[in-house]
Amino acid sequence: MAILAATLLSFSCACNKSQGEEEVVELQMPGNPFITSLYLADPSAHVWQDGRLYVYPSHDNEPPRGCDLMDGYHVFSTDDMVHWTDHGEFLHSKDVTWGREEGGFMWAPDAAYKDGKYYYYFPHPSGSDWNNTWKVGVGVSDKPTMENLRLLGYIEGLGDAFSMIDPCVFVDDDGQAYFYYGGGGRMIGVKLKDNMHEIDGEVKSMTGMKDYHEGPWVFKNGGKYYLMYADNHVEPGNRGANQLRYCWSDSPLGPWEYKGIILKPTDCDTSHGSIVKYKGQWYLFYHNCSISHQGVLRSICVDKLYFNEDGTIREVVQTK
Ligand code: FUB
Repeated sequence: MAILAATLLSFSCACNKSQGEEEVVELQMPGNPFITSLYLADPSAHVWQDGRLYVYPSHDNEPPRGCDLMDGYHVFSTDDMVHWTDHGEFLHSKDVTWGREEGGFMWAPDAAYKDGKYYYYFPHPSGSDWNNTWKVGVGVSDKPTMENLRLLGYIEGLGDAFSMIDPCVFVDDDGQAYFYYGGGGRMIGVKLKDNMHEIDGEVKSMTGMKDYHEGPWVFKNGGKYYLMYADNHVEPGNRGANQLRYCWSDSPLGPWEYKGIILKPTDCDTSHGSIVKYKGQWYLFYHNCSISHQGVLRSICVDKLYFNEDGTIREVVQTK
């Protein structure tokens, strides 16, 4: 009976069919930010084979020094959007043998699944001249929690290390994986080999985005490929206040066609997020600064996202 009551509480009990014939389970929303125990940013959300939704964020440490001291990745999961499990820290810069001596700079990560294994991608500089020495490290685990993560080194052949941040991996319906990264106003895409840590072919510059800054997120809906990213938006008074914009394409490597804004500025300078469908409903994950009121102590948020009939995305309403 207790289990039944908890189940009824965490669901609003409404199931309906929309967005095609797929059943939508209308889950109760957790309130924002939905994790308050740690400062977290750049949430990459995925739904894996066990039916749970996993979020892989970066970790802002206190007191901050810009984003220099970010370190210690955690993963969080839920099956109802309200109750979240912190699976604990599974990777720290001190574990990265090729990384810079001073540590820190463990920025926005992503994760992917292929053939029974979970892969973790994280940007980290290899030298003291941090912004010119980025690499993208890869690890593999048998678990979505990244338990006993085995580091596989870094992805070779990606080109210029300047701003080689914000990795994103998209696996298409045919199993082909694509790897993207990009800060500093440029974005790169390339196929991955089946081993998920080597590129397959030449890297390609992504084109067609409007005011691209960083934070690429590629996903698919209804046969279209979507690319969401952070722009360079600045508010009056010169406050950095990036927005999330999007493009679409008929191919995972573009060219991209600009379509509009998904998320207006939050109270943070940066913006970075992910879009995922869970139990029939689409969600946008992003970060804000509503707990700390400091641009580099961020907190992760989630709100519902809706598509129009023509496949365009409605601007997301930020809720508390
Ligand atoms: O979190 C560190 C950096 O700030 C990320 O790599 C960017 O996307 C921005 O959110």
